[in-house]
Amino acid sequence: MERILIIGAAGQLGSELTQAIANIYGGDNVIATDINPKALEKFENCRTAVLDVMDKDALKDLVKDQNVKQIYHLAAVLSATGEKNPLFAWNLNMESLLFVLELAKEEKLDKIYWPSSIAVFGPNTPKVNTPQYCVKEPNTVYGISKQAGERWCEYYFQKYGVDVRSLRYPGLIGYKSLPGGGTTDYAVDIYHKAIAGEHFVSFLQEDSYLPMMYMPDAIKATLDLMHAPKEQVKIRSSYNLSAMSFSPKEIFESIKVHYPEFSISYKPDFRQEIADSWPDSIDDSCARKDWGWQHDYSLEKMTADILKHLPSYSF
Ligand code: AKB
Repeated sequence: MERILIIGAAGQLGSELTQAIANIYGGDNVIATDINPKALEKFENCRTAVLDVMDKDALKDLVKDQNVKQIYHLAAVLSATGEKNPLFAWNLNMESLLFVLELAKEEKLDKIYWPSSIAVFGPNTPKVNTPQYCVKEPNTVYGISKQAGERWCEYYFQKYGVDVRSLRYPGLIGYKSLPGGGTTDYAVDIYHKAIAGEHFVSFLQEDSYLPMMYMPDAIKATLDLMHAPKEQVKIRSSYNLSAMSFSPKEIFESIKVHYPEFSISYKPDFRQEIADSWPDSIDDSCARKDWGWQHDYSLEKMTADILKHLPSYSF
């Protein structure tokens, strides 16, 4: 039996992606891993194992013992948390990727998935419709680690034939899991405040545009990329990926249509500078051309869907 290993499965993306992968491949073929044993309790329909991704030997043993053939490596320190402990973020983000890539080479694994981010772009990048190929001078440790990681992915593909695939995610928004430590987290928190009937204080200013995506689109993009025939995956660093772009004021207004009493104020903090260094919007025509990427959700459609499901969703 050939298995799929998810590293960092209990995080914001992993929580939903793991369920989707287990639904496709069958729970017995999927191993959800995380450093936090308690967080693994939510995975009822697949295998689970506690794993610290920095424990290279434990990772290797798991891959060999369980006949793992694909790895989704999702564990990372995100942009805002990374700025609080830059060397820790760099070590975790880079070393863990290199462990996984080396293992893929040595054990001849079938496929690797590793997420990149709009954080690879920086203040000198064109801000509107940011192209796939352009100046990238990220100024967060998270962005620097994602940019270096992209180069390593392409290197392992070109030098050793490792079939590694990657997407530059925009801010991801879902109601089934909470983000941790990102600059785009406000766009998840705002829905929780709205349904609790509380005032929302945005840590970004009202006109701060960022590229964003609803989780079902992010899951679809990830699985579409992983299922695409190898020859269609022409970019082995990471693909630009886009769905929508909005500011705190615009997401607030989309919620206010459903919750007329909802209120907002703006109190920008250190995350404003990070947001200012990232693009407003992304050109993802390469993903659309190479493997047929299409998004389904606009801001209005996402807001209606979240407000329909979140009030009765329990964590
Ligand atoms: C963050 O805000 O750090 C992440 C990202 C855009 O990669 N959500």
